[in-house]
Amino acid sequence: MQPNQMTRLSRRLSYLLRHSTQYIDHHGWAKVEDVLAALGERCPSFSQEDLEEIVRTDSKGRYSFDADHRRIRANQGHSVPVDVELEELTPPEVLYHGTATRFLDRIFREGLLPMTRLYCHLSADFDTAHAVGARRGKPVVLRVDAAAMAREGYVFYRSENGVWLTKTVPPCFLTPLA
Ligand code: HQG
Repeated sequence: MQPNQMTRLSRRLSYLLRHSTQYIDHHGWAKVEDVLAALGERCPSFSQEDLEEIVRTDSKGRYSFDADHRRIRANQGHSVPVDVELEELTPPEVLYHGTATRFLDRIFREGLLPMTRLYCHLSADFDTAHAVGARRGKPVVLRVDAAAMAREGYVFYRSENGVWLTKTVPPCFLTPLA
């Protein structure tokens, strides 16, 4: 399969597993057979091997199969309400959030909000956050004082693919870096 076709199908997969309720259950699982049928509408030759390749080669580890590879789900990033059994964890001292400079005024008025997703997405490293911010315009990285938040009882999760998630970050825990 051409790389650009694989990219298009991977985007469609992301939509089906994160933003549509058509195939997923309340834990975010979709049956592999349903996903193959849906992607097969776009690309009739699409096979289980192709799906395995998308999951294996995904640059951010976005998807997981269950033990017998009959079900698949996105590890994070959902907009529809699902419980993907996130692991609640004490965060590192500092986490980072990448955004675009044009959002800063609002973020410093109302805090970081999940917007269309279920959680705010935070990274353990500056560079990942910078790349996330650059998707939206002139990037700026916000330092999140996760240790102080944890002391005050804010709950953090880490997804299967290592993204840190929390419901909201009030402005007092945020410092703009670069
Ligand atoms: C911003 C990608 C105004 C927030 C990435 C962000 C990530 C506010 C945008 C994952 C705000 C939401 C998530 C407020 C937050 N006022 N703007 N109060 N609070 N924002 O895409 O973090 O490729 O939902 O800064 O790599 O950019 O999809 O979140 O700019 O891990 O797997 O509102 O998505 O991964 O945008 O990205 P998003 P995000 P995938």
